[in-house]
Amino acid sequence: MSAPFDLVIRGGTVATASDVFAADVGVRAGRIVQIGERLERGAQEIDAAGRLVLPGGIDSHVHLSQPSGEGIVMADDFESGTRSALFGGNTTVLPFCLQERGQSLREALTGYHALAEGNCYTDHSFHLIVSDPSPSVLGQELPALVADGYTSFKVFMTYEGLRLNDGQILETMDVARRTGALVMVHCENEDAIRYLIGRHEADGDLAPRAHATTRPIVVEREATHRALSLAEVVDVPVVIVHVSNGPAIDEIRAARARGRKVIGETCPQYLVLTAADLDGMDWEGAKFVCSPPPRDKASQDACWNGLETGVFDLFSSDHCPFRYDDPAGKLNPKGRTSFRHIPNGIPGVETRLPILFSEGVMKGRIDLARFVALTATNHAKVYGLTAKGRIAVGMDADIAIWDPEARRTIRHADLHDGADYSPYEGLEIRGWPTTVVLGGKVMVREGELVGQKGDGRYRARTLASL
Ligand code: DUC
Ligand code: ZN
Ligand code: ZN
Repeated sequence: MSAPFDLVIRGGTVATASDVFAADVGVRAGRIVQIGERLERGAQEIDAAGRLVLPGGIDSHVHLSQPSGEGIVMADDFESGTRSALFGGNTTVLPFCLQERGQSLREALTGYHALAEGNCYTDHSFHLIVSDPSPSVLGQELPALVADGYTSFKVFMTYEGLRLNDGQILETMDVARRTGALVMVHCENEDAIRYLIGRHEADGDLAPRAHATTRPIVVEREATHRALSLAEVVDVPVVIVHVSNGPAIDEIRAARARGRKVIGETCPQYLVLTAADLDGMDWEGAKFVCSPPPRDKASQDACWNGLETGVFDLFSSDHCPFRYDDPAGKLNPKGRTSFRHIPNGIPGVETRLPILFSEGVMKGRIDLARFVALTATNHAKVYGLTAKGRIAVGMDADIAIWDPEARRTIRHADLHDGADYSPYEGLEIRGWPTTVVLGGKVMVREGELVGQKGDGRYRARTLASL
């Protein structure tokens, strides 16, 4: 007689966004079909005694194979990026599809799908970066793409070539109002940054540290206030991504107090790095150049407080990897001469969950249910991944089994991405995902890769269930 389950994860401690309890999890045809005590036999069994059984992480903010300027190459494609994500306990990632100016969004998407198809170790879906909100993009393409399951788009208030002016942001938000899609905003004031860059250049202040001092907190706070105000004018919910500091958090709190629907996201770099990391000898500070930049201890505390008190719904990596010692990476010929030419972004898709688990759960700052909400369940709700993010009957069997007592020191040599360093090198971690299941298939078993590239599939999304 065939076993009643394809897979049983037996004897573990299951956590959801609301509860933590002892149970077996039974899987059939890629879905969770039963949760209970003493389940019958599975064709495959995983002994989870002493382990935590959590929904696979959903990292809703990663960049893979994204064009990043002349001569610069991102360190991860879909194969290496999703492999790294998988080893970090993730089963779904949401990378960005970048529309270059003059390009149609459909054309851009075709390219990203071609890169992802057959190469992914995790499930995936795409946010759209709107850099050219032409009448045809706003009037036809975007609404059609939302209907096709691309239900979120990001707009930038900084970067030449990407930034939208306030009128364009309003028009893009209006598409969200009409379609029910979500707008994510990168909040930094480009003109203020340019002014500060001019002053730094006049002073010959070109080292990586200047990346942080040309993008101070006020630049992010002002843009956050403006993004929230524009969303209020249009009357749409908005996602404020990669929030780094207390004054920006205060803007989110104030908007919510006015009755606005605001989703806040923060990332590991704002919890465990500071601007002092950009001071490294021999241009090593380039390893920490990302936007917004890491700040100071008070900002770290504010971000922790935001995680503890519900300001943040999402904890994402903003994995945006470039190699350090590489002419196509941080130390490109121009990047060696000025902070302005150091590509912006740091790797982190594999270390996101262990850092929050270790620094948050194991140090008593957040409980396990909140960890699950911040790293999986809320991402699924906000971005319309209806079959994911929860351990519940009927959901995709996307599960990460954690050893809460594992002790590791982060070493890039042990990670699986395409970069040549980790910004978190040397950080001591308690707790690590050891076995990862995607759609009922064991992909990583006790730290060994057993799944194949191509096992991860594209997932169309619904509108947010906010
Ligand atoms: N914004 C991101 O979201 N990621 C990397 C670079 C940036 O500016
Ligand atoms: Zn951004
Ligand atoms: Zn990003």
